[in-house]
Amino acid sequence: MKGKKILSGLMGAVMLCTAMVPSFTGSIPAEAAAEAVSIYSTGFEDGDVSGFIGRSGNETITATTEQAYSGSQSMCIGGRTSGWHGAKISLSERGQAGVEYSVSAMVKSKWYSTISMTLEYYDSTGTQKYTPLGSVSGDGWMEFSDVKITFTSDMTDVYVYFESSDAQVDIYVDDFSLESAAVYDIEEDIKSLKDVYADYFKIGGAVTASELAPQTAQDLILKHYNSLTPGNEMKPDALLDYNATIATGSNVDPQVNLASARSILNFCRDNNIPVRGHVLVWHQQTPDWFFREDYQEGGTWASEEVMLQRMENYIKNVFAALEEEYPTVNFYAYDVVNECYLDDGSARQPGANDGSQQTSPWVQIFGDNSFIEHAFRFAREYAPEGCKLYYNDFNEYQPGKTQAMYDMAMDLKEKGLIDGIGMQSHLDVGFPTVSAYEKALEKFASTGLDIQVTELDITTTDTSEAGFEKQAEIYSGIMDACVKYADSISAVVFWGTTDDKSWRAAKCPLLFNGDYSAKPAYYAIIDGIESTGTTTTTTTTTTTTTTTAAAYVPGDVNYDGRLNVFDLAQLKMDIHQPWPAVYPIDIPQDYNQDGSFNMTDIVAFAKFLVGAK
Ligand code: 9MR
Repeated sequence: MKGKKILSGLMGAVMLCTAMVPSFTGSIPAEAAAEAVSIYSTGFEDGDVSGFIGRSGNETITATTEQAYSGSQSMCIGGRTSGWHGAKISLSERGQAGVEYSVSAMVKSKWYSTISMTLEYYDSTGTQKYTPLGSVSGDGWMEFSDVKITFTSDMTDVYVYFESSDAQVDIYVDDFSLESAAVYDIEEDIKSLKDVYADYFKIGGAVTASELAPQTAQDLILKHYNSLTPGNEMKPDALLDYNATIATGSNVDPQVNLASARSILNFCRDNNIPVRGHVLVWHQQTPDWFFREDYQEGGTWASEEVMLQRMENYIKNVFAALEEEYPTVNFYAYDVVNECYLDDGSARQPGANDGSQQTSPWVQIFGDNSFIEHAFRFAREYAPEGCKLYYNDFNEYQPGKTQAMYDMAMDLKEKGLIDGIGMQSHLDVGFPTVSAYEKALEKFASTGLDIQVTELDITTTDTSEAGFEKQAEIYSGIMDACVKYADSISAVVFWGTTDDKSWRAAKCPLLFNGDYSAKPAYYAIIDGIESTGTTTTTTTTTTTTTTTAAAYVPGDVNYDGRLNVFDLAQLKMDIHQPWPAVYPIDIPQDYNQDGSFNMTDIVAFAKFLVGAK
């Protein structure tokens, strides 16, 4: 039964949800919504600004009648002489670790500018960290709405602050509110996904440390998943420790630190959940300094010889740290290399990872994709026994990419270096069709290697009842296809838990609503699937569905029917996601309609908003 829950603190980490996109757009049954509780809220009408302090100490923080979103006063952050100057409010003094909070505020400055909201804290190693919570751009009042934050017991001096990249402007804040977010229970009386699919494959989820912080998220995972993938916390940028690396005095021995991954790995250890490691070698989320001579950010590229040694030592050090700190955790699968091919099967372009997603520093240094084999060789040497090694990619159903992955995997299979193929499976209700997806599945199965569906989510822009039914139909078709190939598949992993925490939250791609209730997609994928204790007797019908892409408006990336700064802010966040060079369906991110999504779309959209030609 669902119902209000007593707030319980726990581990976890920083949780953030995009500020500009309503964090939940599915249907929460009204009776299930537990209440949010106000912790601190003010419109500054009484002139009291004492909840906020300046970041540098030089700012003047005053109540003012110069500007007001509501009533007659707001708070003015003046005396700024640098972009980072701003005002902060303590969260650790007002809240407790493990509880989800929601922050809302209206902000503006005197002219067009970008104002950001950020979380600041010290981590367990005493390092000050900053997590962006969102930013808004414009010249009027702009809203940070219902931004979700959870901090953890190993974080100290936790603050939320406002700043502006424009050093000269005063920032006005009005109608600030900090609430403990509504809290829900999971639905205990529905079937466990891992039990339903027990005869076929593991059912897993990716989770970030922040997502795992609320007790309810942990309950959901314990009920439904028997495999967990840290969503960001085992990527090179999370594990690499610059200071420790420099301290070695060596140019080829990158040091790692498991601090970011600890809350997730502790949870897996304590609950006996097998872990999918993600990821060792990737062009993205790997610090630039890792690829440079003497680890100088932006400096000369390191040589191939140096990078080979760094790659070997990095992989060796990761597995050594895992063995030392988590000897009892079952790292049963590991993504050794991630996302090396473009959709036509060619390699990425050489170059720094500049957000275009086309370029790869690995290709820059090795000249081609030959680094893949080296990575697998080192992973084979240092991974613990029983840890299967995967190549993982998205748009894996695009024929050119399917073929390239197949060829590479067959080559590595002959050399005994690879165990499986990771089909990321970031899908949309409009593309690909289930039959196109199944074709790729069939091709990968023909390698004789294991397959894992590693990052499954299916977006929908139609969040009406009919839209979610359509999504359910596609989910059902994909899962039926997986059951059909169950002999070749050892795990199906969903990329997240609830829609509101997904990396594609605006398009509600997962099985559970923001209130942890199951969506039609959940019911569709358990329908007709029963555990029988055998893996071969079930026959399933594969739905072949042909759908058309959802209607869209260029630039309306939050699908609210309007073109405004909220879309601009979302575009700026989306540019950091791994968009394919040529997206298979029309997307509103492609504002200038040139068939790709890149900085030119953002520039054109910003010009449109300010009325420039
Ligand atoms: O879910 C991850 C998101 O929080 C990060 O911002 C993003 C940055 O690259 O990475 C996401 O995870 C990616 C995964 O590591 C590889 N496949 C694509 C996933 C979605 O972007």
